[in-house]
Formats: sequence, C-alpha cells, structure tokens
Amino acid sequence: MCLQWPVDSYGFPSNVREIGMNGDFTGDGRDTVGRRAFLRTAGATAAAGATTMAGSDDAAAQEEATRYEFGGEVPGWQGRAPPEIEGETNPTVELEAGTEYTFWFENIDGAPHNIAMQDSEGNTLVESETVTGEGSTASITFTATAEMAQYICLVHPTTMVGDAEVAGEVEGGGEGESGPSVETLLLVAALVMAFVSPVLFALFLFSRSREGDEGEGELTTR
Ligand SMILES: [Cu+2]
Repeated sequence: MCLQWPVDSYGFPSNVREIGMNGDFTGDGRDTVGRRAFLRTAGATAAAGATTMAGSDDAAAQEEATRYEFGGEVPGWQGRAPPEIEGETNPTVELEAGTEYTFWFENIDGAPHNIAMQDSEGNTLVESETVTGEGSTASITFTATAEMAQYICLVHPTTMVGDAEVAGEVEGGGEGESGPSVETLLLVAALVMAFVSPVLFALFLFSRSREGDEGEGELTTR
C-alpha cells in the first residue's frame, strides 16, 4: 500500500496531464501550425521556383515574359513572333494560365492603335497606351488567366482582334486535386458496397432463417 499509492498517485495523474497537454496543445496547435507552415512553404517554394525559372536562364530576354510581337495596322494584327504566328493576320494565340506574357506591337500604318486583353464579354482586362505614327510601339505585360479570350485594338475593335486560347487554370490546381479524390472515394465506396452487400445479404438470409427456426420453435411450443 505504502509503495503502490505514491507511485500510482504520482504516475497516473502526471500521465493524464501529459496526454491532456498533448491533446490540447500539441495536437491542435501542431495541426494548425503544420498546415500554415505547409502553405507558407508551398508558397515560398512556388515563388522560389518562379524566381529560379525566371533567373536561371542566362539570356536577358528569357528573364522577361513570353513575348508575342505584332505589326499593328487597321486591317488587322500582323503576327511576327513567335514563329507559329508569323505572317498570319489576327492569329489565334495559345496561352497558359499563370504564365506571364508580353504582347508588343509596332505601328505599321501610322493610325492610332493600342493593344488590350479582353474576356469573352468584351471587358478589358489589360490595355496599353494608344500610340500614333509609323514605327511607334506599345506593349502590355500580364499573367494569363482563364477568362482571357481575345487581344484587341480598342481603336479598331472590329478588324484588329484575335482569339486567345488559355489552357489550364490557376485556381484549377486545387480543384483538380480534390476532384479525383472525391471520385476515388466514390469508387472505393462502390467497390466496398459491391463486396459487402452479398455478405450482408447472406447474413440477412442467415438471421432470417434462424428467426424462422426460433419462430417455428415457439409455434411448436405453443
Ligand atoms: Cu488599331
């Protein structure tokens, strides 16, 4: 008694307290802090990655955004660069959401022109100054978003307009991750049900036959 009591009273409550501390503080605290730290780390990594990607290429040109060049004239945008749009009038540009682009043009005919990015409803998202005179230039630099639908000269919106097709979505990454996981959960649930339901049915039949036996037994007894 004398030996056991102090040991128990000392050991047991202190254990409980430790567990309580872990549950209250380390548990919740670690969870929240962990998640925040993860988000912070993920953000920092993404930022570092972007910086590294932008900075790692030697050429100064590579540090800049992906560059599209056009000749600007009233009849339409004349594609100059990159090669896939060269020589085309109002070429469709294929952009990637989250990537930075520069759209640059040189004024070919001297009329006033500018260049802007619009969504599918014609809302202007980014626009340059308007420049007049042959050889004058203007540009916009922007990060592509899914809503972007066309590049356009706001002075000549009917002729100087080309489609922008934006692949991928900046916010889509998270949704994309949660989408498959829900599908996976449903698939797993369906598979589990497929395996379990015959067993349940068998159990049901089994229990029913037992009840039946008992019932018969009772009936016989009466
Ligand atoms: Cu124009």
